[in-house]
Amino acid sequence: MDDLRQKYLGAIADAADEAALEALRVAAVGKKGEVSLKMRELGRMTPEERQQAGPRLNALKDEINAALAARKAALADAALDERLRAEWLDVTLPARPRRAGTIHPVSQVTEEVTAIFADMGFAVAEGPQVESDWHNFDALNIPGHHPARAEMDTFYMHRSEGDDRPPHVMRTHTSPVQIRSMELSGAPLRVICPGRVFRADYDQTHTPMFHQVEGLAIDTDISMANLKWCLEEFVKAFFEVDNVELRFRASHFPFTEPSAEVDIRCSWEGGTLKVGEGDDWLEILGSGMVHPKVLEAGNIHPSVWQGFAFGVGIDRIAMLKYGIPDLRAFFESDLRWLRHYGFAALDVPTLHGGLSR
Ligand code: 2NM
Repeated sequence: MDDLRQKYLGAIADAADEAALEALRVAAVGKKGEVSLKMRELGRMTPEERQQAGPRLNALKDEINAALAARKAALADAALDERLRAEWLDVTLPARPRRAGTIHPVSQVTEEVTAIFADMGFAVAEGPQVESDWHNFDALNIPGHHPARAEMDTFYMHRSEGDDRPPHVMRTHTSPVQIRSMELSGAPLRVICPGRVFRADYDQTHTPMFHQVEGLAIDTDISMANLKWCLEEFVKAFFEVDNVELRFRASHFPFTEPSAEVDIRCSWEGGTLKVGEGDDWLEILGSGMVHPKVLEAGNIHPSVWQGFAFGVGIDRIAMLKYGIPDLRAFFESDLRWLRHYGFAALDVPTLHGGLSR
């Protein structure tokens, strides 16, 4: 019995893993194990021999079971220690930039433009991308027969057979949001409306979906002078230059009177844009004084209130500011393009932080 004891306790202490331990358990105290076989021999002993051997065999069996359990726990502890060592993780390490997504230039520029106008006291308004034709056209002084409706290359929504109401449209500009703001808030009013707009046009410089920011300021003594100042402040802040020169060219929009297209002085030396100097002019936005009929459509009395309004193409000024050559690549979701032209997710544009650092 002492031989058995020595043999198994030694082997158990040396067992390298759980499989080895299990083999030892079977060999010692399993059904046909050595200790179990010895216990079966008790039946053939004399009562005196049995009284001696029985308790000793039971004690040996308990001792072996205890050694098995102890060794098993020690092996599990060692395995856990090894895992903790191998799988050690420093949760204070920064995230891997390689895996980070980027902010699309359109989102970045939208944030930049909104930050600039928010700083001048404009609120941000949003509206539906599928609009009633009244909000998209009639309210903006573009009646049914107006050539601007045809020029706009509008996407029309479906109407079921026999439904003769005018179909809804994919909004062709964000001006309907400004009509909704007038209806909702009344005057005085200062809002900018960024968002997607849609026109059935696709070539080198046009995509059927693009982005606009339109602004509207209504009060009792608003003039073109206020418009000019606002736009100068905007262009200086957006292109991050101290001096700009704007050129207002008489133009025509149905929703403003008078209307002006606005150019900024620039140069294209070496293919890169410089704003504020040079002999070139760059057209960047349309603007004007809101037409009385448009104010009326928004339930605002044109004999008391006036307003200026303007519209900027986000995609276009994003290309200009960040030197992005091809408009169509904007919406192809090419990861290499997004990584190249994208912005760090936590680099939120603010005026105090410098817009595009
Ligand atoms: C432009 C040009 C000129 C404009 C007008 C309005 C509204 F709704 F207030 F009448 N919103 N935006 C406007 C005026 C837009 O985009 C080139």
